[in-house]
Amino acid sequence: MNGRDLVRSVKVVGSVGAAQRLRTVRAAWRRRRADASGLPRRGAERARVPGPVQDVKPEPGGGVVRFTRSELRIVVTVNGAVFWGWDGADPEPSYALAGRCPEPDPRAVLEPDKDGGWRVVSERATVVVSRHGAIEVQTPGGVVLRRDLPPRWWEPVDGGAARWLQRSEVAADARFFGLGGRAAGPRLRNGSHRLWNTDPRHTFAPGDDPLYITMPVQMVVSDAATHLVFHDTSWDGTVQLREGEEGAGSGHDRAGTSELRMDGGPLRCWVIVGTPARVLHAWASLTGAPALPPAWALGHHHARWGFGSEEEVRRIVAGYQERGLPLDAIHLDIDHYDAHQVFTVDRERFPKLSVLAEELRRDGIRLVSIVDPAVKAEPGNAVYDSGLVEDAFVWDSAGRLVRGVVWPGESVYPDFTHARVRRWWGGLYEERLAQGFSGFWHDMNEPTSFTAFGENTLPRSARHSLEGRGGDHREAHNVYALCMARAGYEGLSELAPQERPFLFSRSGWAGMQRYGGTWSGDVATGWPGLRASLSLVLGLGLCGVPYSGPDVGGFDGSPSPELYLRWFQLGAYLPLFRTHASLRAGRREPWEFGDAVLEHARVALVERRRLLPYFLTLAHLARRTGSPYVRPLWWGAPEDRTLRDCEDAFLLGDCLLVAPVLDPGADRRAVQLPRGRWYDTVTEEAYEGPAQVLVEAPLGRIAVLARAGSVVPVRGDDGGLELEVWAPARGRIGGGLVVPDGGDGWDEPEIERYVAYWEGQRVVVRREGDDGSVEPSYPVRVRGLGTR
Ligand code: NBV
Repeated sequence: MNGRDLVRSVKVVGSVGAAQRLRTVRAAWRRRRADASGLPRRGAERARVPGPVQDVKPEPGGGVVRFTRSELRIVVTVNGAVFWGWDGADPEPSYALAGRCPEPDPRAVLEPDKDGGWRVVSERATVVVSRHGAIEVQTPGGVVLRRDLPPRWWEPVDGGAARWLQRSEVAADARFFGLGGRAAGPRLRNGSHRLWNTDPRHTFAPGDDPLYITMPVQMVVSDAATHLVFHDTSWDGTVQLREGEEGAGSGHDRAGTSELRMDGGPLRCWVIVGTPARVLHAWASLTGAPALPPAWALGHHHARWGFGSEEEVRRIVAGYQERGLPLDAIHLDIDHYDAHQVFTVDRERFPKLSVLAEELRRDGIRLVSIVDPAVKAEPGNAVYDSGLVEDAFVWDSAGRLVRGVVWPGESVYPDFTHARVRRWWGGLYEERLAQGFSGFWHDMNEPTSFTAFGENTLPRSARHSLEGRGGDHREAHNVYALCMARAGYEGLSELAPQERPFLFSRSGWAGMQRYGGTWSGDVATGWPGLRASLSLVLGLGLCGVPYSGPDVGGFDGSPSPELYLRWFQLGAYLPLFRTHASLRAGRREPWEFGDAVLEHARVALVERRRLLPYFLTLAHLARRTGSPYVRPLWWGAPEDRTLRDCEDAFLLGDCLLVAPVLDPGADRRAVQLPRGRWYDTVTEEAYEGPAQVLVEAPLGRIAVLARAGSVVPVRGDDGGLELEVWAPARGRIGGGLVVPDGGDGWDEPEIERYVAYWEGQRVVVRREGDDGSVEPSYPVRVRGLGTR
């Protein structure tokens, strides 16, 4: 930790006084001591490479290639994904996979290749293994997408986890995306990216890496194809990235490189080749469909650390209502707890919480509760007492409970890597439901412990069940929040089976979308923080986590009215649209920034509400196809290099292109358009892509463009569904999908397909069915007709 961090972390805990400060010093020493005695010492190591190939054993979907000092199992599965594992590594057990590993594809067979190598040919990719264990992934047409050099291991002579290195080369034109939630991006920068979920201890901006969610998931986009690669190991590691360079026709291209160094865990990976949409579809079939949020979670949320009482909550809600501003959820942070203890309520300041919840619900506003994993280690604290009876908490290698320091003081941590503990924890949400909460916000689950020095998490030697296999925090750390989310999701599914659970979690790992979404965490108030907000949402979407959003306005300080507004306008088009800020930050209510901002924020809120049916459709499509709501501009045209480098705009589903204002003082901005005709949704002016165009973005709005031909489900003035159709270009057929959703519950609404085309002088919209097409049953409004 550097000096700046130390000062900041002391400041954070400073608010809770000298006693807490002392605890953080003790916790840091305890952590250091635990690891000194509880971790295997790094002694002499032996380096190893696979060596030359010996023989092979064909198996369904591929087979095993044996080398003198290792063996490699390759399996192509029915969803078109390719798995390979060294040293006997199988796809399972895995925290990322949703249930069982997909079946092998019997059509993929292992066959001899040139120079003593082997290959597996499948529908979407060919995998070629060289004599010494280099692995190439090629398109079906034979273009090399990635080349993994033979891996290297360093094994401790006296046993224990081996470190390993996997160096890979990709096309010179390739761009890297993913690795979880990264603040600088979405195109990942050259340099080192750590894979260790981290609370950065202070608000973050684009230079901060890693953050709360790291994942060994990369999406690599190149001219030839897109591929996703996932190294299924939860250990600490780093990825060193370097984009390639093209020799401008000289034939001297320099390949891009990705170098993965892990402290341990199996060397196994999945590769999926295809278009971005197909890649994420297969990824979702592997790691699970994104949870479907209830409709209210796609509305506007207002949160704050520091809502001190029921009266204050009522005041804020009244502020929205009196001004006629749509509001769908209010979040209560740790200050509604009794002495910061999870699953409790401060009865003095929140004496009738369930009554408040009921009243709010009648007004269409839900209450969301923060849930921290750390449990105050104090007899008499019911969660602590019952956790002890359950043997729920993490122990150290000497058989003592591991204690960290969080808001309530000395705390213990549930071991969510144990099914029994997850069940116990899941049951605790009953108390939250009884208080009237409808949604859950998991925080501090990297997991964080305030330490005066050293890492701000549990000792690496802390013991975890890891589903009965046993292991320590080096392996459990990155999946801790994922397992907590599972506990919450499964508990809620049992406690309120008729409702879709709503939870979002600060930390997580590959597969977290099965249980819910996430948010930015403590993004720094400032224009760079605004940019980071978009980078995070886009990057996470490409890792299969479609539901997220930032703290609108930033977590700390006070944004200028302009910055607040621009953040608000961006947030209105992101899946989680939430204003939130720290205890010590300035206000974030839309009316706190002057009348002009209030009116502009109202426009954004009203538009968000109008677009709710579209957001719900996108939520259903994300669940069924794995496609994120928020997509980079290159989504449908990954071969377009200009779009690949474009980081300041995004596609919202198939229909809309959103170009937020990310710089101060702007009243227009350049927008890189993908192919086709695009309409400014306010002026209806038409633009033809591909092109860079200058679009109006006065303070009152950001640029939102609709793709010609798109069919957007919107909420009409009477609350019913309507279709907003953007005229297709002459001679073209447009269309779109609509998933009419009741708002909550588990009904599986049918996907409705619409087409839009010109017939003489008018645009006709029809719903397509098995028996031909019919009139839509919703009112239709065609726009973009008057354009030049
Ligand atoms: O619970 C307080 C905050 C919360 O408001 C924020 O959203 C989280 O990211 N929490 C972090 C803990 C305090 C960090 C300084």
